[in-house]
Amino acid sequence: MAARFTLHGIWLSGPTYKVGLMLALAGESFNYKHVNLRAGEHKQPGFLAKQRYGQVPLLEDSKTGLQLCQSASILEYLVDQLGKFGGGSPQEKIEAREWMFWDFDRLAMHVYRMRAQRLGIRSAGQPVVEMHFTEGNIALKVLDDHLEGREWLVGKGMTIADIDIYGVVSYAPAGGFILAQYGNLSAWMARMGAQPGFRPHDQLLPKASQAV
Ligand SMILES: N[C@@H](CCC(=O)N[C@@H](CS)C(=O)NCC(=O)O)C(=O)O
Repeated sequence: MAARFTLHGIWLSGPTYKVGLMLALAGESFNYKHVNLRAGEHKQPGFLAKQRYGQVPLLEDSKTGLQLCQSASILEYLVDQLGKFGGGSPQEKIEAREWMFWDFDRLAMHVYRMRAQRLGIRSAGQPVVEMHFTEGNIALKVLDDHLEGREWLVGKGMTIADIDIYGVVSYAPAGGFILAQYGNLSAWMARMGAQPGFRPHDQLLPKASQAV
């Protein structure tokens, strides 16, 4: 049977990984469409017609005909469609959303920018680099403290909060952050890595388009 979902993205992209990881953990195989950011494919009219921000990821759902953008919003959409990882109660659903908002406010920017700096994708002066490193570590400590005595960020099972934040924290070492100093966070990462369907980013996102 043809795959329901088509994920457009690039293998280097953390937000693309978040969506791919959700699909993998939910047991949904998906078509993958490589978007060549260097060639500016994401700014072409055909792509912009589907993804108004001119960014990856873009997720197409052949069942509903919807074209979706913004990784956190896509994760919430997938919870509604697939009935998985949404939390065990309305309270947990809201808490998962809160973590995803917090992620892009306090965590993702610093981790992703540090990584981009180290990969040579972005270039910033020393004060900016120091700011991202300091703020990133503050956010990692918030996570580490929260995970004291807990297995998951929200409730008693994995939710999209974990998937969303894993899609940032797993890039932290590439940004120069030392995760070994965050014991609870390291244990949580190992827990994520042990889930059925889990794949690390370098094994999940192909470097070229592929259909299943
Ligand atoms: N908040 C967005 C961020 C998406 C994002 O930053 N995508 C990057 C790749 S990782 C991108 O498309 N960059 C190209 C651009 O913004 O022009 C999400 O979570 O989906």
